[in-house]
Amino acid sequence: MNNHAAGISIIAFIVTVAASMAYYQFVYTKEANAKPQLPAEVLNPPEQLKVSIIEGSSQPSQPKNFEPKEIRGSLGINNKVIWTNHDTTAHSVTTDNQYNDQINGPFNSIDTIGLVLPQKTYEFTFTKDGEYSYHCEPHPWMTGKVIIVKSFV
Ligand SMILES: [Cu+2]
Repeated sequence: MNNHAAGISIIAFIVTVAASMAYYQFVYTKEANAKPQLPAEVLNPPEQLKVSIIEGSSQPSQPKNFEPKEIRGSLGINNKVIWTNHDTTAHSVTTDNQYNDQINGPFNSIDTIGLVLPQKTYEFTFTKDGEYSYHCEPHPWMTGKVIIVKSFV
């Protein structure tokens, strides 16, 4: 190989590497990191589910706390839950298993608003079907579950 041919092949090599780096940076990673496209009614459902944190929930002797303990909704209809604290103590709504929603991030009031103060609310929209167990961090005997099913309408 003469010097000229060697020079051309080095340039060709550099151009190839630069092109593949550009592809990786601007096309591949952008697609890989893109949030999924979801129907508007899943992102912002027309109805909400309501859970009450009843008075006395901070007492272990109180068997009811999150009321209802288990609540069920459908994607695109009512996959948004609003918890209202009717107790005189602050509580949290915290995922049992680090659930991180693809759109709305961690299912944990502590990560967004902190503890839910008396008379305040916490809301979370689940954008995927599944069973979501949760508890209260300061009072771990307080447990509940949200079940979201696919909608077939
Ligand atoms: Cu609590």
